[in-house]
Amino acid sequence: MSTPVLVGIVMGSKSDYEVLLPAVEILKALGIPHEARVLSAHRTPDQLFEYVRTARDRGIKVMIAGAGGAAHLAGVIAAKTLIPVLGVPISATSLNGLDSLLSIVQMPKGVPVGTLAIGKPGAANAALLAAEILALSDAALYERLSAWRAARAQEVLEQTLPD
Ligand code: RP5
Repeated sequence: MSTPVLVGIVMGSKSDYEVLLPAVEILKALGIPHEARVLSAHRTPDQLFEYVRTARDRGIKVMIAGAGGAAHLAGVIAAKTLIPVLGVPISATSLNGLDSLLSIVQMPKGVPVGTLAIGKPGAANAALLAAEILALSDAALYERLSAWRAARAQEVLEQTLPD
């Protein structure tokens, strides 16, 4: 039997993929089974609902949702599941992601979305936060995550400046 997917990444458009790539890369580096889908809250709402409806039964424990503009994707997903949803605002309009940030972070009380920074840093942190959530009940992942962070610290310590 194949390993169940633990993290589902959903984006509103293929154009979001480049921004979400750091999340994919970190999940890969940490050995976390994941999948990525293009599903839009306003362009493919029925298919999005179907994806979210089956997510828990398929083993998904955290969802990452990235979208730009009036970004309701993460909030709509959160409205249909109790799986934790991490939202990544994406710069896709002349408002440079601020529109998306406010759309995602300003969820009304009662349906939370954990909101990360705009763009690639937010995508990377969404994956790391997903890893931290999963590591609460996975000691081996906790060790991999600890090693990943130690390696980042080592990279900083090895940086040199020009004379
Ligand atoms: C949003 O509109 C997507 O998440 C994307 O960030 C933005 C632009 O989508 P495309 O016009 O590139 O498909 O729904």
